[in-house]
Amino acid sequence: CVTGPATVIQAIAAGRHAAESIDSFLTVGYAKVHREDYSCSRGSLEDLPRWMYEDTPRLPRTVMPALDPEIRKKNYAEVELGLSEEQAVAEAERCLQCGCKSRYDCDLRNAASDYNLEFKSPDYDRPFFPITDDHPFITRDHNKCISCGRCITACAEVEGPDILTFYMKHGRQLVGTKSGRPLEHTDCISCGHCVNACPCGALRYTSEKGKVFRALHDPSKTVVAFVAPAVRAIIATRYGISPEAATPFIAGLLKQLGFDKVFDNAFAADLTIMEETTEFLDRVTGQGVMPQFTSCCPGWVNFVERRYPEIIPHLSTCKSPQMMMGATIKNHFAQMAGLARQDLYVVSIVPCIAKKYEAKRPEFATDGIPDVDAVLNSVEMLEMMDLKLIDPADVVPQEYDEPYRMVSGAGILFGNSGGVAEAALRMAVEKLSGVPLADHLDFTEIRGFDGVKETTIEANGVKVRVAVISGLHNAEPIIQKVARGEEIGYDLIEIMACPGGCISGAGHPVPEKIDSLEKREQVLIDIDMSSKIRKSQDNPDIMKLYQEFYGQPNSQLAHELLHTHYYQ
Ligand code: HC1
Ligand code: SF4
Repeated sequence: CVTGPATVIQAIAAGRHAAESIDSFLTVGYAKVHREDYSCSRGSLEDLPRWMYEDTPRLPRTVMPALDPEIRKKNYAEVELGLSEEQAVAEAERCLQCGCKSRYDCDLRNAASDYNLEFKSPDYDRPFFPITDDHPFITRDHNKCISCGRCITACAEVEGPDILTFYMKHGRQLVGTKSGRPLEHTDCISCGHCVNACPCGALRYTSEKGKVFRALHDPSKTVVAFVAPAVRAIIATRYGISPEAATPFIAGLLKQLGFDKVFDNAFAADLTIMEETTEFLDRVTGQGVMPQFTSCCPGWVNFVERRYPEIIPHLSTCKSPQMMMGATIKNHFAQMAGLARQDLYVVSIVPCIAKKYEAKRPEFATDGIPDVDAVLNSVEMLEMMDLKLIDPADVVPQEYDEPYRMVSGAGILFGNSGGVAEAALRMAVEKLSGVPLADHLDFTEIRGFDGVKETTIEANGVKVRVAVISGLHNAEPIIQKVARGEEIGYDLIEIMACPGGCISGAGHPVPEKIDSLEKREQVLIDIDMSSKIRKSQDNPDIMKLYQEFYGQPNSQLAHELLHTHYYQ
């Protein structure tokens, strides 16, 4: 039985609260449905790609949160009294008590508005369980949990770490960790897909909107935003605007929100290619541990540190583009603009919850001042737009700011699985052959949604074998071979924790249709195809940054500001 929020609302509006209806809602995991209560959803089951919910464990009703017996009795009485549907409607209090604070992608709220239902804060008449706050950004409110198991499935089947499970406490079935340890002390990679999969707001991530609004209103701060490659894919698909129009739309929106400067993180993706491909070419020509794994996905880096620390020497030492951009703004831009570090407030806008975790790592701060002060995901950016009552039709498109205005198509492709490897190949082939790469820029065999993709290129007698993996469960067989020191037949391996790469990050709105991820991928491919600059090494603003500040890729200053170390 799969029931969408609209069905729940129709039942509330029609006063159909007989036990049979309640039971059928409980079967699909909607808790406590009666006329004054509701279930809450960030999207119905049908809205999610099949892989996110099929095989979700279904629970016997007996372990579902108990309904207040009085309510049950009342609903039975209604049936026994034989009220007509009309009488029931007239009698119904017609209100929806919403348990989560989500304003986006909530079909339940939309359907409730269609039926003119009132919204009320929920009264919990279920047993109260303290909120579990055992992770820096993720909380679990067991009072709202309906034991649908989608968070557990998302962790095991979508992303791969597989650390969540059900456990029983005080007669209730709750979600916890398999090891029983606090979430932060498990192999949790902080990707947030459990939060994204939760249909009732029981799992939540900490929003950073408040502190960003405070910074925007602080006259002593210069507030700078930079935007991840994948965010434009959401804007284009959500508002039906062309891929090319999405980038200036975001710059215009952020300026309207009050940011002083807006940069594009695809610029730092280009910088990453300069650093990471230089490192790779050094390794491939005999100076380092092979194969080399990419390091721009913080979910992947967390996974290596927590579960497979023995392969750390294979990880590129490059910081992610987010952290390269933060370090560059807090050092180079601050110097250029004559600003003290503490007067610059830097906000990264991403599709990812693991990036919130990454920005708080102590090695990415100097004298207690972080390189990136706050990380908003794309949903939070849309919520800020809503809170400021900005109509998308009124957003005036703008250019990104100097000195990091130019970005290459290769940098934009970072948001798709295969994009980092493709951008690296566009540089590696050129450097190995010594001839500018004019044609064959598209490495289509490593695009798309397959969990493991591969290609081999040959330039000047050097063969480079590349693997591209997304979804950590797809990566584990290869990681285990590398950990055992076995030859795996690859030189460069791109790994992104989320299936399909950052376009399916958990900080994006829940995809509406199964094909929407493909549309997101196509937006980034179209932007790359129409870009004047398609190779990171051709980006004139990158060249200027090296000339004026970093010297050359992998220079001493570059190592200080753009490279990092990992924890065993
Ligand atoms: Fe990503 Fe990346 S592509 S990790 O997915 O390397 O978040 O978009 O910003 O840092 O550039 C995310 C996206 C993002 C980094 C880049
Ligand atoms: Fe974040 Fe992208 Fe990695 Fe997903 S793939 S955890 S969105 S960086």
